[in-house]
Amino acid sequence: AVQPTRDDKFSFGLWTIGWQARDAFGDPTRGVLDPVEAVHKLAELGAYGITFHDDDLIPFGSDAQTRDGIIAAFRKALGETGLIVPMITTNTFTHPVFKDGAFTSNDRSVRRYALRKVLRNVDLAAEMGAKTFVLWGGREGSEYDVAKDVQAALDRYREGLNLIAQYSEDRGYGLRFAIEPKPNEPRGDILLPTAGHAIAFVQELERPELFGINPEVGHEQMSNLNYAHGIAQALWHGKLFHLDLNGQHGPKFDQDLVFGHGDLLNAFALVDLLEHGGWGGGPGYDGPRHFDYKPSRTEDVNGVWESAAANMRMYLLLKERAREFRADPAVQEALAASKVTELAQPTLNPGETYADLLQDRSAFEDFDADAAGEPGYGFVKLHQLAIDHVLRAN
Ligand code: GLT
Ligand code: MN
Ligand code: MN
Ligand code: MN
Repeated sequence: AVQPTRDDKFSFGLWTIGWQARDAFGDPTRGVLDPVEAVHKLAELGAYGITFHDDDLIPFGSDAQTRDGIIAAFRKALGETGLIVPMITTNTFTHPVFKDGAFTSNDRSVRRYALRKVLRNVDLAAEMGAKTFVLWGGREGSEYDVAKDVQAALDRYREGLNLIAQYSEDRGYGLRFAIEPKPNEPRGDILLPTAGHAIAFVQELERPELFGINPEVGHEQMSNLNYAHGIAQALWHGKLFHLDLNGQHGPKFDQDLVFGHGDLLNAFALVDLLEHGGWGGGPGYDGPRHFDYKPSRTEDVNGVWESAAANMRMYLLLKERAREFRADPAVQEALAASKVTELAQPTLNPGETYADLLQDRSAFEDFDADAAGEPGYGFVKLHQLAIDHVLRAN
């Protein structure tokens, strides 16, 4: 059961397994990974998809002939393995031209260049059959508050996103766009820092229905936020277009550990939510289970594939544990005792108005708040049952 299959919809960024482990303090510890080999290896391990930035596959500045050759070889590997490209993203952060951002650079000529680069990548996304286009604006931000007019930057962000959506629609590509929030790193402060900021922002776009978010576990946890809660809210808004699974130990630099190797219990709650939806019938998620992690710098090439497999293994183990958790009669009982399921019941009766509520003496005048404040909810017991399942202690 912990053997991944295509039906599990596991996908990996080419930049994850291909990361050469160059960091701010040290040189690469691994060689270059051939994208064709990446496709074959991921297929062998049981993934169904691979994702990439334009520049992961096609080195920045490649001429047209080189570009076509690389794309052809990559497509051949996809054909041979049956791997698909569910999502494509765009690199507007590595080259020095983007040091002050892409869509929101203070330099207008950089913004125009960024739009051209992204539009070209939108074509590539359509050509590859991708359904989702992720935008991580890692350089959209600042180190110095007085150096960025944030409101003007949001205007320019909106202008850029409206333009690419219009382009995709005019061409009939049918892409959906997903913004990936991150609070900081590489910029001191990044625009649209959390899932909540991004959801609010997309409502201001011309075609909000084409835009959602791509929240990453570590990025929300860097902001000290609860990822499973953020995902639940994104689902509630109908805005969970894609997601980046990985592991993180609280607010510090972006660790990009294997999924579940950070906050394991939150990962359990997350998998339970994605697989089953809310207890009260709220939606789950059936898109790609996409891993955006970095094989640690200490690992050699074997460690890269071990860690890739570990992501899928973690997901499937948690999925099994979640299934057993949901089916356990003791859990059902504890849920009822904790009134978890009662929350799905509307607070007013069908057709009841505030006038009716004001007439209901049992709701207020005769309500014994002291008595209602007395019994415990039993949440600790319920939580311990969850941990017992995670640890297979029952
Ligand atoms: C970059 C970032 C990731 C994003 C990628 C998508 S870019 O690798 O660190 O979190 O998901 O553009
Ligand atoms: Mn990510
Ligand atoms: Mn990250
Ligand atoms: Mn990252």
